[in-house]
Amino acid sequence: MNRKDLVISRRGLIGGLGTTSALMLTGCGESQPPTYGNILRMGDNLTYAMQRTLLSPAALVREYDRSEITSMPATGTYDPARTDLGNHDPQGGHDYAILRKGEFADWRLVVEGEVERPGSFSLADLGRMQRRTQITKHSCEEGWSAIAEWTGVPLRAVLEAAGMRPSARYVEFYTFDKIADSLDMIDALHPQTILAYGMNGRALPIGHGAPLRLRTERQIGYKSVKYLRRIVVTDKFNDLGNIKSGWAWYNGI
Ligand SMILES: Nc1nc2c(c(=O)[nH]1)N[C@H]1C(S)=C(S)[C@@H](COP(=O)(O)O)O[C@H]1N2
Ligand SMILES: [Mo]
Repeated sequence: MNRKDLVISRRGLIGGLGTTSALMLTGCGESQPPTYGNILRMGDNLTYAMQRTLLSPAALVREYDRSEITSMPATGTYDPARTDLGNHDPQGGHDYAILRKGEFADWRLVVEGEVERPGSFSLADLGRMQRRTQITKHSCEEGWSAIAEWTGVPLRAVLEAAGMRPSARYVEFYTFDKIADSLDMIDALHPQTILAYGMNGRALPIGHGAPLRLRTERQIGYKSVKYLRRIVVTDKFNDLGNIKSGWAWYNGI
């Protein structure tokens, strides 16, 4: 997403706010991920355009005090090795069980796609990079929310280390279960978008996505993808599951 794209969507928005043509215009703008392919999701384009137009790309979400930390349930997949949980992937679950036995010493985060230096990072590599700790509220689409402290490396630092190309438009995240998702560059480069290896002052627990999870603080809970294994930088949008299963790809809060 560049400045020009934002201008296009702003025009689309102002040109016909509240009418079907606003949806059509914003839906067809070059800046839009193609969620308009699904009629039930057409409103997403308006949400996306609105938030992307009205919010500064750098606006930070609220951060809380340590005393405000709450308990947080581990939900969705809370152990990729368990075959009886939803989203289980047999190969991913098998790989995960082996890596966990070795306390993730052999785990690597692969980074590839539109980057000059494709490669991988160990947990030790990530731990030596820039570090950010933030206490934020997680809001799940099922209606609950929780406040926790997250520590990790800004996604931006990892993308810069890999040498992101100017053609980069989306960042895709692949995991040890069946979940995969992506962010646009505005969220990917946002200062509070981190790859977290710590939670509440300890190593990230298994249930919450060990050894590494994404924190996408300006979107709903399911965009904070757990159990990361691979990141792919792309120059085009791919539906990795949200749209075909009826969820919003962009779900800002
Ligand atoms: N890989 C993976 N990531 C995931 C999920 C999942 O099932 N698998 N569930 C999502 C949903 S719906 C929510 S609300 C949060 C829950 O995070 P938590 O288990 O740390 O509370 O993780 C998100 N990330
Ligand atoms: Mo969720």
